[in-house]
Amino acid sequence: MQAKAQLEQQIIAKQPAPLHSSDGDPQETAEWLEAWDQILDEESPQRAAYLLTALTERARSAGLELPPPSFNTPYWNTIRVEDELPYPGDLEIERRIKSVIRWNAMAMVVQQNKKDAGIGGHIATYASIATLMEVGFNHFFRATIKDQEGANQPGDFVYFQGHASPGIYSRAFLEGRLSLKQVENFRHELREEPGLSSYPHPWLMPDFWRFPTVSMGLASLNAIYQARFMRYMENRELVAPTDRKVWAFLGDGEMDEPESMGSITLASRERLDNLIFVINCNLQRLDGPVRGNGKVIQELEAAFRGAGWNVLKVLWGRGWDPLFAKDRAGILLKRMEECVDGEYQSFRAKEAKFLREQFFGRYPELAEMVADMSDEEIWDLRRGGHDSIKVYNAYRRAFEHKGQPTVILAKTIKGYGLGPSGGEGRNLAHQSKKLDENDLVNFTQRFNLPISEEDAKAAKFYLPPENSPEVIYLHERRRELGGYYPTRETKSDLVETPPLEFFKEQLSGSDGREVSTTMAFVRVLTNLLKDKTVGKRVVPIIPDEARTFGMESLFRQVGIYASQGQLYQPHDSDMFLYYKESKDGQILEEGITEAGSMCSFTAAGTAYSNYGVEMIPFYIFYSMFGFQRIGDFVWAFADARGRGFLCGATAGRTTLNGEGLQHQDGHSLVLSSTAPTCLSYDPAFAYEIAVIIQNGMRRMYQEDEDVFYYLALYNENYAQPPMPEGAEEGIIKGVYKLRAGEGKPKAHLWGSGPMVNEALRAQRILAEQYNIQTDVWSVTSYNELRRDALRVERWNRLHPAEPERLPYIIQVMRETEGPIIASTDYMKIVPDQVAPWLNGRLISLGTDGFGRSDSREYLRAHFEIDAESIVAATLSRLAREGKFNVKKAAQAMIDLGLRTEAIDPSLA
Ligand SMILES: Cc1ncc(C[n+]2csc(CCOP(=O)(O)OP(=O)(O)O)c2C)c(N)n1
Ligand SMILES: [Mg+2]
Repeated sequence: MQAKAQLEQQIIAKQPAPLHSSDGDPQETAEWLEAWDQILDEESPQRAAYLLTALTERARSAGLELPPPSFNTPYWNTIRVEDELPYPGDLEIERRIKSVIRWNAMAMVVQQNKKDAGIGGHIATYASIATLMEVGFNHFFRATIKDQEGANQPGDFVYFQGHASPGIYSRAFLEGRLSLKQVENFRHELREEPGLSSYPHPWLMPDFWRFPTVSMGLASLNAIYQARFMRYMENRELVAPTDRKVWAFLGDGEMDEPESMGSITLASRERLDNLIFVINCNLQRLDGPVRGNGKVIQELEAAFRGAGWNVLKVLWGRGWDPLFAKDRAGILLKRMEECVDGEYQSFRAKEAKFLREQFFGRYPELAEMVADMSDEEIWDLRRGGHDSIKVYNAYRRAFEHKGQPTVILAKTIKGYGLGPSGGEGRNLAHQSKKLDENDLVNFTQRFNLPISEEDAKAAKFYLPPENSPEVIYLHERRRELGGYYPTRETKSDLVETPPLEFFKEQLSGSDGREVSTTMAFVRVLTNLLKDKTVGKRVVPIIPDEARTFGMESLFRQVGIYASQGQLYQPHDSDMFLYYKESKDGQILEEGITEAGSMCSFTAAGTAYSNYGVEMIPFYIFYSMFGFQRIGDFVWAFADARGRGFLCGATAGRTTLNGEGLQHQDGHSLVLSSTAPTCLSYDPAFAYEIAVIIQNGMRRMYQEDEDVFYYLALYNENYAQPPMPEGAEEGIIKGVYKLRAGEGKPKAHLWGSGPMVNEALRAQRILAEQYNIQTDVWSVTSYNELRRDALRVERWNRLHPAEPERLPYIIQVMRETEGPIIASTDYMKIVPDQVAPWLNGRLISLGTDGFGRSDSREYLRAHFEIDAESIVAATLSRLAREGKFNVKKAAQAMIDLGLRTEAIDPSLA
């Protein structure tokens, strides 16, 4: 009966558009409906639904055009009142705790802006999300989870809405985990006392924050891939399975970021029932309403439901329940359906009278429904996201739901409780940082806070006594859930990484066989995967270019991770290297999503903290589609103290040749240099790769350093020489001498990546045709050389009385003379990074400008980085220094084929 009653209510309320505008035979319609009602009553709702589906299918196969299925449910709570579970906590105490947290969160921002106008901060967002947070803190977010062996695993993962951070701090303050000084120094991190970072930044608060979230859109995608990675760790038996959850608290405005919704089908495809999104639908973003003319909640519901998610709407607080019960004719719902978000915002931005007149007053039946309610009672009709019972029930459902991820769409009010000056429900809410005295006092009254008027006006912090029921309750709840939250684990299970000899294949050269550095890298990876100690920790991540990089042998060797195993026989199963998918597969073959792959890299690169297991991710991608596409994710990765190897394959603006302007990368090394913890390398040879990877593994996984690596990997084949004796130090620090000339060098030729070969060719031309001896150097990292020099220079600057120290680049080059000609397949600014320490000796040749499709030979001539251009640059410079005949230099330009009058390639 209940199901039927519900359905009736829905039918009346929704009034779906009829197939034909008029009912030609009402009697027949009534008979059908009656027959169907009978089945619903006497058999089961399932049977009734089945018949409808069968009829629909029959109609479709008969070629009838039916209205498209709706992915929306009515504008009410998904969970019916009669299905609600009682609240497991003490609502009154929790309300008091929440009020204190609200107050201190607001006070934190208001105080800061009083003493330091312009320091910023947000009050309206936490005001809207407080109940959503508190129900989580009191009843859901677990700090540790015991696994089957009884060992503790870090608990649930919560991606907090970044700019709601004052509320999270405020709770930790009440818990006694943050000091008064700390909260007084919110957004003041550089004073004597420690302060609190503006937003969740593990880099700045490594014991506290786990996930950087404040850049809109990153939390959603990272949370999805985190939930998937959790399954990967479980399926590969690297951690025991638990019922731990990944919660992501997101803004409704934030959902407009393409990253927010871009991978929601992955979550449903992977059946990530460990993933819960909570979207704080306060209907506003920064400037104004998210969907003034529409309904963001309905839009999100349809999108998520269509993508296969379990959707729970929490729209109306319990005060509305009796009104719904009275609403036999469905007028209340009809009114709710017809209002757009802009109107909902106005109802709250004004006062009760307006709400009564404009919302309820639209229909006499509605006005009648609330006629005996006072303005105060009407004003107190809450939105679902402000009602702990409604929120608890949604969380509980989400927690228990199996087979699908859940999204909770919680309707709230931005700036809830802050009053007009705090911007409650108003367009300016987001920017509001101050409350006038009147609103401060009102705040304490509205939330029953025992704060004197004087203290209220000064926005003073308030803490209830240690032995108050609130504080006792607060601690007790957290004890029950395993400890305080958030916290971040800083310990990791460090591993013994392989010694350099492990890489002997790369160190001894290729015996004349022509291989690219990408191939050399794949061999390194293959061998690491076989290693007993580190092998299982390696996570190869690829966005659909494995074949481009010659990695297909790994498919068979370690398998592609597929949570369902392989449900088909691959067409190439008769081949040795077939496309093997398996439940414990090791490769994350992500398909064409660089952003998604970066999120997998993030989950793996922070697993040491989040799962207590050091994982060693190698994310190999098309270099052009790396940093410039997903740079913000890389920034967040660095903030999260991520470790791992980013490998930009098909590197170089001329080494990748036929692909042209959109593909040929000449600037990733510039972009990678901007991430403070990223070490950027541009290796030329297999042994350089081996030395860099060995060193990187040791630093990250054995010595616990929070750094990561960017390697440029090229696809040009050439013979790989054995490592010259003693080159390791220079490879790591950034430069070493590769081949000395026959006599005293007049100039020095620097090369990076495949340009080392051009430098070597130039060395021969200069010696044979111009009788000029030069030394050739391989520069593996201009960026590391620069960073070292900057550090030394700073030290010297700050210690003027101490003997001067020498940067590595000066130590290496000070005994040399003559110009230095650097050739790179990247922009000139890459070598230019070390110019300040070379007394004007450096001439950079690089690939500034748009790429072109052509062969390497033509491209390198075009960008003037080939051997001929290196020779020309050397002669030209020597001529200007009076060390080479000027006329001969001019003639050399012609002999070498330089296009002296052509347009500058940087402008072409
Ligand atoms: C990528 C990015 N763009 C812009 C911003 C600036 N910004 C911070 S909060 C905000 C509005 C957020 O609105 P919503 O997601 O609805 O959150 P609410 O505060 O309403 O809960 C904006 C635009 C940002 N943090 N990240
Ligand atoms: Mg919003």
